[in-house]
Amino acid sequence: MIKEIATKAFGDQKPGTSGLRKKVGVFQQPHYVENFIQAIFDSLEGFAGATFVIGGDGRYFNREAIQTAIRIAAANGVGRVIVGQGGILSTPAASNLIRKYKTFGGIIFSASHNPGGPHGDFGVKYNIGNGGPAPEGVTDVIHAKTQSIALYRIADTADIDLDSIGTVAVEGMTVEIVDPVADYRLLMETLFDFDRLRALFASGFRMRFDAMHAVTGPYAKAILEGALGAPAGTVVNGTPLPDFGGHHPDPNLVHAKELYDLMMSPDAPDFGAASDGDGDRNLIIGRGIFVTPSDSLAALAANATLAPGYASGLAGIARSMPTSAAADRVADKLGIGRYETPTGWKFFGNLLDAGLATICGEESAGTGSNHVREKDGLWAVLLWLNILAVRRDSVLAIMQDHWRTYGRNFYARHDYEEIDADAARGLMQHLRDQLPNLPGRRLRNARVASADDFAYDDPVDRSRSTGQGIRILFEDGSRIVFRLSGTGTAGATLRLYIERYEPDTARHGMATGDALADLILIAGDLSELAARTGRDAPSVIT
Ligand code: VG1
Ligand code: CO
Repeated sequence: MIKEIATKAFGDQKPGTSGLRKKVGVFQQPHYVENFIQAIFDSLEGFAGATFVIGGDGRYFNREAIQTAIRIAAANGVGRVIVGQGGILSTPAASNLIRKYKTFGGIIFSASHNPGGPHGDFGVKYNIGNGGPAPEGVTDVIHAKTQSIALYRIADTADIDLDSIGTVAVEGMTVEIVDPVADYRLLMETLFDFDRLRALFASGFRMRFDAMHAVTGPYAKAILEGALGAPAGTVVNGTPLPDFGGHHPDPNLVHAKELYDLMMSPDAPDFGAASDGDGDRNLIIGRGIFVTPSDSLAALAANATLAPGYASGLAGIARSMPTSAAADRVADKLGIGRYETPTGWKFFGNLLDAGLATICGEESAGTGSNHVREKDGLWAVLLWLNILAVRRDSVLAIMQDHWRTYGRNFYARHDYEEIDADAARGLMQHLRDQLPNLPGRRLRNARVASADDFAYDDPVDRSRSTGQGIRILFEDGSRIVFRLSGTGTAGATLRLYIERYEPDTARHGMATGDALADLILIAGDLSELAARTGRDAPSVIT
C-alpha cells in the first residue's frame, strides 16, 4: 500500500559541498530522511518507470536510510532500483553503476571522511544521470523543495533483505540487489594493465592499503589481494564497520598515522595507501615520502599514458582552486587544457562530459578521471601501481624526478576545525574588506600581485559561482587561500591553503614547514587568525 503522509519543512536541509551532512541524530528525527528523499523526487521530472542506483558507505544508519529510500522511490513511481548488497556502494562504484546501466540518477548515503557511529555524522547526496554529484542548479531546487514540502509518499511495506543478491518487488518497483564490487572491478580492468600488476606483486613488491574500516575494504581485497595476487594482509582494516572501528575515516596524516609511521620506518613496504569513508579519496605514501594530493595529481597526470586506459593521452587537467598549481605545469608542458574550478567534485562534471578534461583532482586527497564522475580512491592507487610497475622506480625517485622536471610546489593545508561560526564569518569578511588594498603591497618578503574572492564561470553551461574562497597571489607565484568548509557539522571549519613554487632543485629537499614559514606568518597577520579564532595552531595540517 502507498501512503501519503503530511509533513512540514525542516529549516536546515541545505546541501553543502557534497550533499546534506548532519549528525546522525538529526537524520533520525521522524520524517527527516523521508522529507529529503521526497524533495529529491519532487525536484526531478520524467522519471516514471526509470531506474535509480541506491547505496551507501556502510556507516551507522545506512541500512535504515536505504530501506526508507526504497519505500519512497517505490511510492513515487520509480521502475527499478539497483542497490549494493548490504547497502554498500562506494561513491565511485555508484557513479559507475549509474553510467553503465544508464540510470536516471542515484542516491548515495555517506558523510565521506566524517566520523560515523550513533554520535557521528550521516549524509545523503543525489547524483545525476552522468554519474556525478548534482550541480548547484539541481541542489538549489532540491533545497527549495525541502522548504515547501507538505507531504511525502511512502510504500507501507516490510524491510527487504539487503544481504541477498537477487531481485525482489516493492509495490511494483523492482529492487535488484547487486554485488557492489563486480562492475567496478571490470571497469578497473579496462583502465589498467592487470597482467603487469600481477607480475609486480609476483616479483615481491609489497604494499599496505588501509581501508580504515570503511567502504573500500571489499573493493581493495577483491582487486589487490584477489585479482592482482597481493599477499593476504595487504589490505588492513578491510571490513566496513558502522562506526569505522571508532576511528575517523579520513585518510590524512593525523587519522592514518599508523600507516604513515610504517611508511617512514625501516620496515616500510614499497607503497602505502588509504581511502576514506565512501572510497572517493586517496592517501599516497611511498617509502619515506608522503606525496601531497596536489603533487599526486600532477605526477599521475604526467605519467598517465603508461596505463592502457590513458595511453592515447589526456584532453586536459582540471583542479579545484585551492589545489596547488603543480598540475598546471604538467598541462602546460603537455600543451593541453587546464581548468581551475571551485571546491567540490560537482564542478568537474561538465568539463568531463564535454571532453575538455580527462584527469581531475583536489588538494583534499581526491583524484579521478573521466571513467566515472566522482573522485576515486582505489583508481588513484591502481594508477600509481601501474606507473610503478612500468617505471620500476620508487615513489621517492619518481617524485624527485618530477620536481626536477617541473619545479616543486611546496604546499600545505591548515584546518581550524569547530571554531565559532560568527568568528569564522567575521574573519572572512575582514579579509574581503582588505582585498582592494592588497595588490602591490609588500608583506614580509613577498609582494602581492592580485587578490580576490574566487568566482568561476563554467565554460560549458555558462553558470557562475561566486564567493568560492579568498585568494592572495604573490608576484613569485606563491599563494594564500582562505575558505570555509561546506562539509562540517559542528561550528565552522576554516581552511587555510599555502603554496610556494620553488624552481631550484637544490632547495627541493627543504622541509615544507620551512618553505612556507613566511607565508604562514603573513596569513596569520592578514586574517588576525589567532585573535579572531582563539587558536594558536591548526587542528590538522596536511
Ligand atoms: C571537502 C574538501 C573538498 C571535497 C569535499 C567532499 O570540502 O575540501 O575538496 O570535495 O570535502 O569530499 P570542504 O567544503 O569541507 O572543504 V568527500 O570525500 O566528502 O565526498
Ligand atoms: Co569521500
